[in-house]
Amino acid sequence: MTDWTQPLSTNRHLATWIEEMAALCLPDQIVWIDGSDEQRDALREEACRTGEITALNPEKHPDSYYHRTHPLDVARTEDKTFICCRREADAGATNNWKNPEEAYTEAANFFRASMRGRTMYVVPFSMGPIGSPFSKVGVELTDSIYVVLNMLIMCRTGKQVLDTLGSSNDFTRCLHSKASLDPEKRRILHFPEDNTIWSVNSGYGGNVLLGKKCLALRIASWMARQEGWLAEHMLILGIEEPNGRIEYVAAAFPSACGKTNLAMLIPPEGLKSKGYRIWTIGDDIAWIRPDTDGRLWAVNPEYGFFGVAPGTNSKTNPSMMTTMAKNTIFTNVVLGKDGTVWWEGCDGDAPADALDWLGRPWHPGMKDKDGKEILGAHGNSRATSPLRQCPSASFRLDHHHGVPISAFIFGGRRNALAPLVYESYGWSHGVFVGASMASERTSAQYGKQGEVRRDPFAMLPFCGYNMADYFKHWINIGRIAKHPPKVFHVNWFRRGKDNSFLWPGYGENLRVLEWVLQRARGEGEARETPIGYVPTDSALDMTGLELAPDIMDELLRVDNDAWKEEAADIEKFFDSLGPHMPWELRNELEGLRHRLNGM
Ligand code: OXD
Ligand code: MN
Repeated sequence: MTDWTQPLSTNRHLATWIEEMAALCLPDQIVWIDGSDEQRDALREEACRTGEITALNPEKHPDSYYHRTHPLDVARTEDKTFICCRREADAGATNNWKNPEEAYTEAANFFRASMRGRTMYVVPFSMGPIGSPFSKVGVELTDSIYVVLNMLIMCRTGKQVLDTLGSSNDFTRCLHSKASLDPEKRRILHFPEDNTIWSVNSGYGGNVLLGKKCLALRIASWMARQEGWLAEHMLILGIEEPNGRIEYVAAAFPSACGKTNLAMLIPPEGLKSKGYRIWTIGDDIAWIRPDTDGRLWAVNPEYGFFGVAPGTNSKTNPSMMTTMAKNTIFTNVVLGKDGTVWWEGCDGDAPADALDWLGRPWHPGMKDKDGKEILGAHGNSRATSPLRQCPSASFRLDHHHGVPISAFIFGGRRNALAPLVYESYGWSHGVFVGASMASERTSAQYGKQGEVRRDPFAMLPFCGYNMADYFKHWINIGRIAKHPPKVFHVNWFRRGKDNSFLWPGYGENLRVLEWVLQRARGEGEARETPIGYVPTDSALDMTGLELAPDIMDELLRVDNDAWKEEAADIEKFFDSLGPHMPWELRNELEGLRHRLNGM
């Protein structure tokens, strides 16, 4: 068997750092991850032996595994997540800030000897296609095989990455230890000035798969500002028309608003005759660069999905069901004694003999002592699957240059206010639309569910620097790019008087995307409203979808009084972001108010 304790690189910056981190964490041994199937299989076996993961039924879930996190470690911990830079103002009003010296010193106490009796794994990874000018290299040191196995799915990993890095010092230093999983001592620390991430006392994906939220959003957004590009919490999707033309959109929604479903949309029956085909590039993160053609081009830095399981079934997302059919790690779902998995909103019945996400005997309909239903899967339970397994995975996934973006789409869960879709009046108005996004809380974050919170660009938990400076950076990108994408806002979640959803969503959302692309090309029917261009009554192709005219009217209605209240709320939000708020967005707010009073 290969000796994986032998270093896979002679990079002295890497060696020095690993030595220092090992001196702090005191692992029993250091193992290098080479990206081979042989090593992955050995790690799977070892983790099954220790009980860290459980192998699932090989016929029903080939090469798939089950894992439970600690019950107090089931979501990103925003209150324990910090940007650690020299000046507090650089972190801004929306981030928790720590002085870097103090953050390192405190966390070092939690890392000290935390890997005694454990192995430190060295996981080299590339966010973006290996060697692409878009891409960034990271190395994660972790004491968790679960993390290694997830990283092998989520990113391009292994020896090839180290070969590309060569002797360069240009890599993100990511240190993770489960330590004791003590929630009080949990810290997710970002040091953008040192290109470093430290995560300790957690084993939950968003806190520990450090290539994802920590590097590809928080650290990358900081880098992107310095280097003139964008690191965004966006899905990327290609829409192919029957004539073969493929146009790409990037869309930002707060967590658990159906981003993964939209990224894998299946055209509805009524539009199938038009011959649309959807190509999935990514469901969570986009790195976007202005190019010499004046357009913005995007890659998905990730290579896998870390999708929310509950609610996923062959109606809501058939492509995700196919994607998850093999080589998948399920976390915190229901485990059947027959080695199958299940979650609320899954296809079919729960396994007869099952354990819930806490490992307790469970069956559907069980109630707690207060008569409340006990759910089998945690609301934020996940499936980690390779992107390549998605039936709609794009043929341009590994293209070093990515895809050109024709439209940006922002969205949120608004019960009443926002119409189904509207188009902004121009770039800075589009930035205003992104900056004023709002949605309801979901179980992917700690906190009260159902509460509406502003979530600019869906980046509130992920922007690695001052949010007001981030808005200004977006304004500037529109100045650098000669042909920036048009900017839209959608709301799939508007409710009627009886509180039911007005729009069927899922595949039917293609009708809205069709209009978006028409508008991006300067076509499509629209009427001017105070908030932007809204489709005319007949602008959306509704072939095969019966919606009563009053429902369509309600979906597209702009309620001036409600928007005046919204404008007041946006102003309060902008005020809360401190003195760096760009004047362009203040002007846009004034413009909105003016139109609301005048139209
Ligand atoms: C996610 C999130 O996990 O946004 O993607 O919370
Ligand atoms: Mn996300």
